[in-house]
Amino acid sequence: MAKAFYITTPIYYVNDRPHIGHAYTTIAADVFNRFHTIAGRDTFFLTGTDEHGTKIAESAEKARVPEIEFCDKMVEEYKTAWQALSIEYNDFIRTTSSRHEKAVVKFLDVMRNAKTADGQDVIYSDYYEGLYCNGCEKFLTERDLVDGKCPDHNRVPEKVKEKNYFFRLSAFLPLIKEKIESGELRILPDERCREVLGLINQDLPDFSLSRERVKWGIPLSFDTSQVAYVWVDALSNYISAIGYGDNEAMFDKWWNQAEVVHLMAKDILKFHCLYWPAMLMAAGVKVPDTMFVHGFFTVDGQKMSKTLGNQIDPNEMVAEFGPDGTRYLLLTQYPFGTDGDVQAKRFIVQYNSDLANDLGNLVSRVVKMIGANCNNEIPEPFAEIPGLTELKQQAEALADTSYNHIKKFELLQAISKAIELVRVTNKFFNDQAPWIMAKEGKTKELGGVLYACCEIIRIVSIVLFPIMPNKMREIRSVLGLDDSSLTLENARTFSFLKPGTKVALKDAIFPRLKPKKQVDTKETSSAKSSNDGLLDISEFAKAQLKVAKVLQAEQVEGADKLLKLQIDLGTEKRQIVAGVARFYSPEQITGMSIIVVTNLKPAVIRGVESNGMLLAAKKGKNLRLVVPDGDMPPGAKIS
Ligand code: ME8
Repeated sequence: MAKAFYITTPIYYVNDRPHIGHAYTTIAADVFNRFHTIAGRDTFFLTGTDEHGTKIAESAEKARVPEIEFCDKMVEEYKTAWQALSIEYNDFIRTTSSRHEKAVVKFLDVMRNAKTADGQDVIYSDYYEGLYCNGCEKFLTERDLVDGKCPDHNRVPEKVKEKNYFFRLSAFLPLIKEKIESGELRILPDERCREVLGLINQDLPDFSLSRERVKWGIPLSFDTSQVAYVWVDALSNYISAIGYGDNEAMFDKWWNQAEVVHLMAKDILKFHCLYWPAMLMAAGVKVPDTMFVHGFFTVDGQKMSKTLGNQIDPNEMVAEFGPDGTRYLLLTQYPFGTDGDVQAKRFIVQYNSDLANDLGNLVSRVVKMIGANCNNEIPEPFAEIPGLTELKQQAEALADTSYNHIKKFELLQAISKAIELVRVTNKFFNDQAPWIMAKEGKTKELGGVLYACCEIIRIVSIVLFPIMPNKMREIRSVLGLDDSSLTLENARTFSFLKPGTKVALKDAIFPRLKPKKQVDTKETSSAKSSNDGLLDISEFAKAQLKVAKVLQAEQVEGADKLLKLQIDLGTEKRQIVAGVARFYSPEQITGMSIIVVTNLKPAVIRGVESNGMLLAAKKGKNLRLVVPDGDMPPGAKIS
């Protein structure tokens, strides 16, 4: 039996409203937690809010309410946002709760009495003089300043001298290095681990773990004129919530015996990867197993900030894409761990392509076929269908492939594998053409195709459950399934569904969304080039042309000239609409390598979005696609 699993998010500052940056880490934690749960592990997921410190006291003062009232209100905003996103945490810790305050006092008392290996006090008092930025809640060095101001808060830091209690960080840095090198403390991805080792080599100074000048905080038991430094207060949440100093059995279960994982972004790496393990070691507590430090994202190429006013409210995204759509879109923008860009402009296109077109369409076409030909009942399996053995193998491998990615925090890859299977299954459905089997009375074959598709839908509903729990439950109920069979183990077997089970689908699982701005595709060109009609080379160079592989093709309903194509551009998949249906059938064009203009504005053609344009040669009534000469992989640039 695998160890219990304990995962945390940072606790968020309540002076900021929840935005999609906070949502990103919280959704990721929820997904990891749900995945390990369906894999049969005992799990605990903690999130919460960071409520002490000058910044928050200042915000409360601005709002003209007592600090705690301000915090209570903001905490509700976080809880509401998390509920709207179907985040299922086990506990929500507030640093103003008495259980947390008690644990922090205890933790500090233990450290106060602790000695380093060479017999020095871990905590000592000293005077500190420095430049303090209230925005950062920390002392800055001259080097940190730009034009004498804190670059993050654009204010001149205050010169401050005060008595502080210091933590002897220097005594613990070599020990942390040892734990990292021995693998006892894993810092992921490797790039972040190297960054931490680099910081250790810089011999960071000791840090002060109390503040005299801050009033909104937890007073130290050994000197009530001081409150705990916000980072000491905040980091302790990871143990206060699970019974540190209060409930030994609980603490033992979720800290000592469990695999402990902290998720965060790189902005708070130093506190988590150095201060926190050092304090734990000083207090005689085991260090966490893994720190996963993900990147920071921009939105449509811009840094997200309050000042720029471009922070996206997760509630707005939920209103547009639902909780599941939002979770899916946020997690599939770029690989988890790296920095990336969230392409909000493409959300609708991606939603329609991956969810409405691929996944939603698979469910609806299979259920419709079963309705029309099998009395709404899951038919009998039938193995003798070309390509079925390979498809079955791929489906049976999905649970382990995706779970292995999850264990390595590779969220995007785990999700992509499931979507890939959906696409392959759609192609299988097209290739088998069950509607022709029905016409020809090949009932066994028809049943075999539909049974296989149902099984794959079921398997996908398990693997994608951690990402889209509500929609996957909806899909499962279409197949007459409830949560009792929602385990990863069941995703490893192919023949689970009982023939004869009724299927029913009322509404589309992922109704297509209308793009906000409809772009007229006719005559959009504004390339008013020079008077002789010749293009400057820089004008031509604006067009980005790439090789694409056609994954799937179908006729656009009610438009006999148009084909809707799903194409692979190497790094992404897209949908385009092309007026080639009179010259190429869906079967002919599927699998072809074509050339596509990739940087056109999205367009809507006969109600279907198109994200690109293919190249074709036309003469008279003849049309032929422009194709690369020889083997060229999808994504290859045309220059
Ligand atoms: O730092 N990209 O809280 P905080 C990715 N209270 N993640 C982002 C992001 C972005 N653009 N913006 C925010 C604090 N995040 C402390 C933590 S923990 C003991 C105390 C996420 O409200 C990411 O997880 O500033 C980041 O680490 C966190 O929000 C910072 O949240």
